[in-house]
Amino acid sequence: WSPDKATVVFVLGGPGAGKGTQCQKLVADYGFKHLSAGDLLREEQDRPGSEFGEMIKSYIKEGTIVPMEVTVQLLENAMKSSMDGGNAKGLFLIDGFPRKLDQAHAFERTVVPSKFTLFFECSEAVMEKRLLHRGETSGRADDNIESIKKRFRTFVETSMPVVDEFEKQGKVVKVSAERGPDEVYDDVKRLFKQRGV
Ligand code: UP5
Ligand code: MG
Repeated sequence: WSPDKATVVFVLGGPGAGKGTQCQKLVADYGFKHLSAGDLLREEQDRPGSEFGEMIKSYIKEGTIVPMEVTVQLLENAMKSSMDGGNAKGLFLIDGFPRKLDQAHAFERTVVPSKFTLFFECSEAVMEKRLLHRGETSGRADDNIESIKKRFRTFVETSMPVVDEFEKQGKVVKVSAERGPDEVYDDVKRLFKQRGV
C-alpha cells in the first residue's frame, strides 16, 4: 500500500455541523471512501478485547480528544484496507479529524498531506438543536446537553487552531452549514469543482 498515492480531504466543523451527512452525499456522487474518526473510535471502543475501549469511552463522554496515536493508527489501517481492497484511486474523506494540532502534524508527516479541508460553519445554537434532536434516538453517549457543551468547548479551544493553521496555508474551503442538507450540498459541489475535484 502506498499512502502517498492517496488523495485526502479533511472534513471539519463543530459537533453536529453536518459532517457525516454531507460526506454520505459526496460518497454517492464522487466515489470517495468516507472514514469518520469518531465512528472508527466507537467501533474500536466496542471491539471485544480492545485494550483502548474504556479509555475511548471516557474521552468521548467528556468530549475530549483521544490520544492521537490511537486515532492515527485506526485511520491508517482503514486507509490501507480500503486501498488494498480496490479503492485504487485512494480518494478519502476523513471526517472529524484532525481536531488537534498534534494529530494534524503527525498525519500529514507520517501518512500523507491533505489536499484541502472542507470546513462547515454553523452556530452553536443550531448545532445544539440538531444534536439534542438526534440524541432522542441515536444512542450516542455524547448526545446529551452536558457532553454537548464540553464538545463545543473542545472544538473552540483545541480544534479551531487546526482550521486556522490550514487556513494560513490556503487549504480551507468554507461552507455555511445552517441551511438544509441539500442547499449545503449544492455549495459543497460547486466549491469542489472550483478546487478541481
Ligand atoms: N443534520 C445534518 N445536517 C443538517 C442540516 N443541514 N440541516 C438540518 N439538520 C441537519 O448531523 C447531526 C444531526 O444533524 C443529524 O441528526 C443530522 O440528520 C442533522 P451529522 O451529519 O451527524 O453531523 P456531524 O458534524 O457528523 O456531527 P457529529 O456529532 O458526528 O460530530 P462530532 O464532531 O461531535 O462527532 P465525532 O463522531 O466526529 O467525534 C465524537 C468524539 O470522538 C469527539 O468528541 C472526541 O471525543 C472523539 N474523537 C477523538 O478523540 N479524536 C478524533 O480525531 C475524532 C473524534
Ligand atoms: Mg459525524
